[in-house]
Amino acid sequence: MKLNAEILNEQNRRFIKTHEPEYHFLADKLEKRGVDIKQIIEKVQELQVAIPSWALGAGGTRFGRFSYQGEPASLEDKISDVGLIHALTNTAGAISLHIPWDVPGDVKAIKELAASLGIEFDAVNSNTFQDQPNMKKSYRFGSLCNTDSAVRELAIQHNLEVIDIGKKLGSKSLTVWLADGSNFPGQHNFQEALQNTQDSLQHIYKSMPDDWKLFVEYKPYEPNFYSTVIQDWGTSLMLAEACGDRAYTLIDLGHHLPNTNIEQIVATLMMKGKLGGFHFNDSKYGDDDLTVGSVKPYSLFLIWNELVYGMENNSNNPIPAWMIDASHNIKDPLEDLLQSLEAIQIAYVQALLVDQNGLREAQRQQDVTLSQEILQDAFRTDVRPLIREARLLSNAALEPLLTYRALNLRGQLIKERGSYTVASGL
Ligand code: LRH
Ligand code: MN
Repeated sequence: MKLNAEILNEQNRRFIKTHEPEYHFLADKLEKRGVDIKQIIEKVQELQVAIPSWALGAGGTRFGRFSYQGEPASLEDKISDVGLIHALTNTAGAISLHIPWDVPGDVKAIKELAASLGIEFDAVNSNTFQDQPNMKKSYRFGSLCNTDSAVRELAIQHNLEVIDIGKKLGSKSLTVWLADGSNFPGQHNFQEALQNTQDSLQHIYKSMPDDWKLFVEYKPYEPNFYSTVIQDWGTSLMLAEACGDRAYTLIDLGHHLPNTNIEQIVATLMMKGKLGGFHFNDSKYGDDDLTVGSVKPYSLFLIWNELVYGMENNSNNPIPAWMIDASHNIKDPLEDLLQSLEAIQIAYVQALLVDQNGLREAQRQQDVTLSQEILQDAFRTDVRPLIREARLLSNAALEPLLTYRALNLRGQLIKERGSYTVASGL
């Protein structure tokens, strides 16, 4: 299914009368404060967030999964769903594949389909947290950390195969997240597990093309519940440094113990030039993979404030790879992703409105109240008219979610695919 400009223009005509006065009111207010509206709109249009191929169907937990009708049953369907989201938002111009859940059959056809929808291939993800049929060995006791060198070799080979698939598709980065860890005290020799993991990652890093990046994703627990080899940002940073200049840490917002100050981690890793990528989602307790900005929007804003500061002051850190990593257990996956993209754009634009010089001066003056007021003024600004204008100027939908519903796109997907298709993934 492809959305053409005429259909979107017709939908936008429904909202333009409300949008224009709201946009001009905000633009006038901000321009009076010296804000370069044009520059902010360009930055919104440049922001491209990769959609995870494993989150286009319904997600589940160990307690069950409620499938969603019209799910994409093939990689082609998944790419076309990302195409829909991108046509509606102009901010989802990439897909992040998970191997072996999304091994492309006809690479040429897959690339042509993606290109026709303006979709690029972001980081590819390896999977050594599930055993595959006919595997000679098991990852039950870990993969790159395993005490059995044959299992480590198997996991290394899998990562090299994932890189090969990524090369064919034009991807330029590999994300490694390891479930590796232990469930009981005494099960692991922590030092051996970490050393094995470091040696294995260095092997994978050396096998990557020279223009590729390696993202090392950390997580404190699950599926192991006593220890995880790559448990936190410090361990991920150590491993990235042990690999080399093109190895970076990857922050998944859900991979932090309650009340962790993630924005400080962002500042620390950007200062080190080692923040490579993000998996955006939200959570109340654990790795809940909820809609971005649905539980802790102020925390998301504070994270983007550090990202904006870092992108202006840390030239040693590359522009991070922006990706969503969520699981849609009860909502329409496409609606959930539309909401997540909007939340990311809102937090980014609010962060762009922070008077960084005024904040630095207030911090130097140790004027705590003023520092707070400067931040909260930006967070309390409804920036949605600016984001709508950015979409309008890029021929996307003024109101992506309302347009998705008005066009009954889920209904059309069900008509096309039937009610019982199931997407590969979590
Ligand atoms: C692990 C994780 C990782 C993916 C998986 C689907 O929790 O965040 O990024 O491999 O989810
Ligand atoms: Mn993740």
